[in-house]
Amino acid sequence: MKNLTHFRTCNLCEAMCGLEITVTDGVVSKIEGDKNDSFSRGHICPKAVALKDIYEDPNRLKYPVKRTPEGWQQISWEEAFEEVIEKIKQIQAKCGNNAVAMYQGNPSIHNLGTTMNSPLFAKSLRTKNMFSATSADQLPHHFAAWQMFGHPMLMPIPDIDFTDFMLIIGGNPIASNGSIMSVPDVANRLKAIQKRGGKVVVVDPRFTETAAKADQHFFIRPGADALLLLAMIHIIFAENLVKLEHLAEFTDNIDLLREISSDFTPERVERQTGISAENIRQLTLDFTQAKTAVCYGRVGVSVQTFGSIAQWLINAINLLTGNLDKIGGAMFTAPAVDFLARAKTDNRFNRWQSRVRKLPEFLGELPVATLSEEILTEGEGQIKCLITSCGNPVLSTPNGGKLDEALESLEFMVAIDIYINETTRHADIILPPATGLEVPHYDMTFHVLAVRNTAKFSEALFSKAKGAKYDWEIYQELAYRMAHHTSSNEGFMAEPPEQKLDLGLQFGPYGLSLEKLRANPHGIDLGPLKSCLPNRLLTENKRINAAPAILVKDIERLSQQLLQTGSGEGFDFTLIGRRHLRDNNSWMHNSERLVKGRNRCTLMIHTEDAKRLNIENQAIVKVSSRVGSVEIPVEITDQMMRGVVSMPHGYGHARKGVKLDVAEKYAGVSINDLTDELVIDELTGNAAFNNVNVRIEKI
Ligand SMILES: Nc1nc2c(c(=O)[nH]1)N[C@H]1C(S)=C(S)[C@@H](COP(=O)(O)OP(=O)(O)OC[C@H]3O[C@@H](n4cnc5c(=O)[nH]c(N)nc54)[C@H](O)[C@@H]3O)O[C@H]1N2
Ligand SMILES: Nc1nc2c(c(=O)[nH]1)N[C@H]1C(S)=C(S)[C@@H](COP(=O)(O)OP(=O)(O)OC[C@H]3O[C@@H](n4cnc5c(=O)[nH]c(N)nc54)[C@H](O)[C@@H]3O)O[C@H]1N2
Ligand code: SF4
Ligand SMILES: [Mo]
Repeated sequence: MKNLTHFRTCNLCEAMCGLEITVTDGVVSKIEGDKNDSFSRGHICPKAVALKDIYEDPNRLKYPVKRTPEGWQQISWEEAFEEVIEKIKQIQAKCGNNAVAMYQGNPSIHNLGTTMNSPLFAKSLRTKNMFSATSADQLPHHFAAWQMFGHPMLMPIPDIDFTDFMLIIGGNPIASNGSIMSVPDVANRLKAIQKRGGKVVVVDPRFTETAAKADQHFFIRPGADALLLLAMIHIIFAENLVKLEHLAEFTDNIDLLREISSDFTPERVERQTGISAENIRQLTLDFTQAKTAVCYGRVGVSVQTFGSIAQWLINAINLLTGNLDKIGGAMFTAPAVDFLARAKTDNRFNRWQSRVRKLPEFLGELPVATLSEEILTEGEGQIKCLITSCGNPVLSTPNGGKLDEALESLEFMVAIDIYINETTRHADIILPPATGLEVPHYDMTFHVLAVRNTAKFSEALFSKAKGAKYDWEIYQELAYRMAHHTSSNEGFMAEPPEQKLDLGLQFGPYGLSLEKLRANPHGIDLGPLKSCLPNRLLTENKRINAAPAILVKDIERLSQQLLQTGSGEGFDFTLIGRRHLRDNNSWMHNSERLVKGRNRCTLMIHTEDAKRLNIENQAIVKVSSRVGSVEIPVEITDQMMRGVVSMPHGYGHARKGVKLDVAEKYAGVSINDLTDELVIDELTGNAAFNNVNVRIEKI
């Protein structure tokens, strides 16, 4: 028996846990937390073990396949590349560049080769129809960061290890392991806040796993966060609690914040938020009186109709209370590969609009909420060809059911993906890259968003299958063939990502190199987050804008919300999402060990609401919205706010043609067959998954 030990970073979520993997006679025999990892200190979650399942998964594609009337057929890379480029060029020649669209999904940024190379290919398409999971997720964070600090990636990160008060709004890090806050071992880090006499408070329409560990939890009506935050800001001004400290010298528009918050007294937002004025006042006082405090808002606050305002106001609260850029507050990272060091600020918003609904571009992309209608609506500029890369928009974007239908009508579709799933089953050709344990890894993105500065490089554990290709090989070759107007690859030489990574490390603030990282397989600790303003600011005038005009203007729309009552048309429940530790968006349900056991695809509903509807636990109900309906078992619980129901996203694998043997057994239904592509944050077009009204009927 030959045992081999390998250290690497788990790339499945944002937490970057260090793994110790034992390989016995060429087979993974054990995956444990690496106790010597500089960042994660031995923590892992159950998903890490599934890296073995992905590696061994018989459903995982390794070679290109083509959909034919007789079913999927394996084809050569040469044939695949040739056909893909020819079709793209043909369609662009006939219908214009914008007839080709691309959607990039979440694992794009969890894979080094893809992060560094998919942009090359995307650019080579010269299309305005670029989409990604960003507009179904964190777009408002980028928008607020760009407006206030000058760059979409200059997002403040909670200094969790040093704070005395952490206010978590619309995030459930105990289940998600943190997001825009890479934070392995978050349970112990939250406990440490309490141990040093601090407090953790959660604001969420559900009493979550994180709420259960917190000192206090407030139920909030979905989508009302912006109102809560404005009321908190109102109190901060009214009670003279503003204390800008070092930020005063380089911050503009504080008075404007005072002005816009003046109408939003806690009493006025009570009804809409569901939080009493007294509680809002107490929460604000607790926050301002803590030695250090941080307000952190995540996906629950992003994917709502006022997501951008909410993310701005979260930054504003940290700023007004002197907790921005301060130890124990919200801080900026100094990553070992620092692409922000040479970044410039420029206009990145509304340079063009979507054809049908005129939704604004941001960062070169259009909101994914409009993708299906851009495919279905005839006329000049209609999308005829779609390329998906690391994405499953049929399950992950609003009104995925409509997109599912739209994909059927495309002239040509390519998927760069490892599975035949709900989305990729529509592709004409699938190009699967090597992945997981077969690829080297460095977290380009998540080191930038981590609660501590560290750096780690992981070698591949296994070589890719014979004749398979790496992601960087695929994207580079596609880009090359696009640029050279040729369907052949003559003269093409793929360049592995390591060389660029090495340069990035050498030019970075610590003068590291790939060699140094290779010599430190547990990673290198570069210390806690440090104060760095105003130097780090990327606004043109090197100042913080506390109240950007475009966001201030959107407050008018918010004021209207104060006047609104009820949802009408019998859709009297609000539907929100939910994550579970053993899920990872839509794509890890093919691991038996992760999906077995109690059915997680349930509709959580409050006991009193269930009683009123005369529904028993586990009964199947019909849930309908404007766009569709699903049937799902209920889970009755006191952990939901009254009038709010919750179901996880990423399920719904029972569609014809899906080739995921395990996932199909635990199919569930898709929440995004209910979410509405017309319910968006109107300012940016970001999906507002958590503001969809539904009807629940006993069947
Ligand atoms: N209702 C509701 N909807 C949501 C959310 C919600 O909270 N509620 N959350 C939203 C959020 S935050 C996100 S990020 C999106 C995610 O949306 P998507 O990114 O569209 O969906 P994923 O489920 O992450 O799909 C990942 C795809 O990548 C493939 N894949 C996995 N690894 C690799 C690889 O190494 N290479 C390649 N090429 N492909 C790979 C998988 O097979 C799968 O097809 O969903 C959003 N949708
Ligand atoms: N296990 C696991 N981990 C994951 C993922 C996964 O699918 N599974 N996905 C990864 C991805 S892509 C992301 S983006 C992150 C997300 O990381 P988190 O943001 O921590 O994700 P969620 O668990 O969805 O937490 C969102 C919370 O917002 C609440 N919420 C819903 N609507 C509202 C609202 O209107 N207001 C407020 N205040 N709260 C609301 C929900 O009840 C939920 O508890 O997780 C990542 N990590
Ligand atoms: S928490 Fe995230 S990074 Fe850590 S082991 Fe689990 S999936 Fe991997
Ligand atoms: Mo996400």
